[in-house]
Amino acid sequence: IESSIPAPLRNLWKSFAAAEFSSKEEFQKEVVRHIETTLARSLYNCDELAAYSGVALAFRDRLIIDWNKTQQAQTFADQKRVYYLSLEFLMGRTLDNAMLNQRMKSTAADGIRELGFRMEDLIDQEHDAALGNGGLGRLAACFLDSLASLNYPAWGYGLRYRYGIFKQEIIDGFQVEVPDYWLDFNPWEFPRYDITVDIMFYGYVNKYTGEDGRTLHVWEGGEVVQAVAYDVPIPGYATPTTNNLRLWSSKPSTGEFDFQKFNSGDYESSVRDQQRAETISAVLYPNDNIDVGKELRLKQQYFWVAASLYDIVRRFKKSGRAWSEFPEQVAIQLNDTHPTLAIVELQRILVDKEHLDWDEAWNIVTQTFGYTNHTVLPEALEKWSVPLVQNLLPRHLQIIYDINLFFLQSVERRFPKDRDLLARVSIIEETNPQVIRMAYLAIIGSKKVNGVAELHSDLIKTTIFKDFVNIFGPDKFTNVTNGVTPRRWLHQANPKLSALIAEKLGSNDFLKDLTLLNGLEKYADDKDFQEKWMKIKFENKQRLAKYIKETTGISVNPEALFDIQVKRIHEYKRQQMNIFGVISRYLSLKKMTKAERAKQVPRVSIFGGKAAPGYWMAKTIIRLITAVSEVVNNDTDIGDLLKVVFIEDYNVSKAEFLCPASDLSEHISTAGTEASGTSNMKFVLNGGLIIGTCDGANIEITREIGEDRIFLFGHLAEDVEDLRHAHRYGKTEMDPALREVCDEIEKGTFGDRNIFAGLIHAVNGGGDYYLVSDDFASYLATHKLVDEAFKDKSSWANKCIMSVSAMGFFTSDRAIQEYAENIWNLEPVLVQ
Ligand code: GLS
Repeated sequence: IESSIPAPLRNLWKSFAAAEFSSKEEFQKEVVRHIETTLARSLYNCDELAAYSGVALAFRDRLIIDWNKTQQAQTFADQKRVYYLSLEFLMGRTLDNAMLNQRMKSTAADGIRELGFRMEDLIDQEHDAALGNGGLGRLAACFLDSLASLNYPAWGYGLRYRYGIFKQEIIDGFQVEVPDYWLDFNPWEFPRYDITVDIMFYGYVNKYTGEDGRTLHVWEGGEVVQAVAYDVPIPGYATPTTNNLRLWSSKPSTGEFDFQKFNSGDYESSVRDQQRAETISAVLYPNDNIDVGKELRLKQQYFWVAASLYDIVRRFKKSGRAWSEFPEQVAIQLNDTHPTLAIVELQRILVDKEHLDWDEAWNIVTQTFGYTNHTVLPEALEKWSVPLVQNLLPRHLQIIYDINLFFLQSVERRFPKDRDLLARVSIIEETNPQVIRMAYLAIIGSKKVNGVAELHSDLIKTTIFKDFVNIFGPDKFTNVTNGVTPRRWLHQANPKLSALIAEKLGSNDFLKDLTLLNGLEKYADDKDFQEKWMKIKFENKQRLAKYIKETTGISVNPEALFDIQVKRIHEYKRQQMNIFGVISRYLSLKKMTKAERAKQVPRVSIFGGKAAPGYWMAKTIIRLITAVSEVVNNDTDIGDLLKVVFIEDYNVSKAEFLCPASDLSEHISTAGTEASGTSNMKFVLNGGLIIGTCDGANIEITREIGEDRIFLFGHLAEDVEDLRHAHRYGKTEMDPALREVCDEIEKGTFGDRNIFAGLIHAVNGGGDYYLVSDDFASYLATHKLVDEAFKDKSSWANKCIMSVSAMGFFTSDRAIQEYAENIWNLEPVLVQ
């Protein structure tokens, strides 16, 4: 490795190298120094935000020292690296996690208390980094934590959106979107103004004949935008390994303005060009599980993929190795189809720029990539219109056609005369206009394809990708069940429970090896332990009750059963079924005598989640929830027996205090629609039980924790097609309890019935695509079982403890180890 400092001077340099603070006093000194110099404040004007900033900057210094060591160690080791390409990284807050991973939290908390602040208040000053929509983006964030914690040489690549997922406000019961400008003060990123890549769009392709007689393609004449790197350090837990997340930001390649235009008086148009360039990384598309096919989104995808590949290739070329060694040094994981153009771009670099021949290049490409599928929902599968790609990326379209041609020729050789098969597996779908099926391109260009839970991985093999299993054989398709990081989702979110577990198990080691939780099993019947356990749950519920009171004005009784469903609002996730169930409970309570009511288990039904701004049905579901809460919460007959709460602006930080506060959480998607789900894992890990369908990771959770510790209901994935078919031909009766609910809504009990007409039509006459009516009876019956179970406090506590003890499998460390061994072939690098 070259060094810019000549050898004789290095010792002097090293004697001045930055050192990490390691005691309370050193930490305090760093905080005060940052507040007084970096922030230009003093002890006379240091508010909580300034104090947070000082602490964050002190920790940033520590992180960057470890980051430097890690990058050096990984470069020296010269081993294979993995690059995780994701359009979303839903990181949430960083300070708490940085203190925890560096195991400096209590030192820092003591230090800051002596300086006049409470650490909890400072942590609360931080803005969430919300560069993601939901589960897919949060999974990427958990994976980064695990990669660093397990010392894997890994980089994340994403976009530095100026606006993350919108903030949700509830106004008059309706969702209103507010922009999330989060970059006012972000101490966790390092701009790298020296690391830039020019990215081209539009233009045309010229053909030349090279000296060796080969045809060369040159893409030229397009519009150029510059990508600038911003690096975010990712610390591992209890290790110096600190990996890099590189986010690209767009700006005009000509500097601020086009000076020629500017000087000739065309001021407006020069500013417009600048804005157009900056627009590329301006905003995250706010859709989860829905593809909308906008040109700007395609631009984002290519911009990010091209900049990342340029960076990866540049790093590889520095090693001086032969191209054939590329797949031994580089693994690239595609988080969903969003980065699929990377396959085409690498082929373009190898053929057009490096002049490898097609087959040699394609061999390298197909050994390098892995593709993770995260959904089977047809509306979420990306398809780009051919004319759009033709205009924006003319050379890439040619390459896609060639990839498709050679692929179809090989299929034709193996399955001669099967015209239907060729049409079915073609990357190009013959619609008008033609579209490119990105998932097919991702499969054809990757070495391995994986789903994210067992059922999901089986489903993709038997449904949407069936033909490809026939063509490539079953070994190309595999499963890696998702996981969550226990550092954030147990220790950070639920410090008291984590401390209790550590006390029982004798150490914190379970945070590195979550299977150690099985040591709790033998205490599951211990009354004293059960009491301590449930006391912590109660305190977490009190904290949530206080938050609900402060933010909504609604008083909830922390003794009641807290029933939580928080996730993106989507018809397939069936929040509508949950709120219909709440209405049904309300109607039964209304019919009861006082004496009967006194025997009921009080409930608080808590909802939270964002609807995509253009998803009208999802927004109507939110409106129904808020309408029901207005009626139920003010009904004096009902009192504490039922409360309904909608938590505004659900995000990672809110999940951190909601997960520890549930008795019951709901994961009730129509069977076969939720690829995995990850909040199901978080809620169980925090000592709550779940009600759920046989879908996604619920199935594996059941296998691990045992059938009698989970409330499963509803039809199975294998029944869904027949049930839908029956609805299409009008062969089914609506469930009577659901009918009663719909009648009540139509009577106007929850305000203007017209608002909810679409929602009711969907289950009554509209085909009930999500099978709400089919599952409703079993859903209500299972909620009755929940009520009964909740009455027996000791048995409930036993179920919770036994469940937590069996959750070891669901750590993202296990998931990452599986990727490393079965997909990437990656070895760790230890940092001194
Ligand atoms: C998702 C799935 O819907 C979730 O079930 C899954 O847990 C997550 C991570 O694999 O990916 N796919 C998607 O488009 N958004 C998601 O959250």
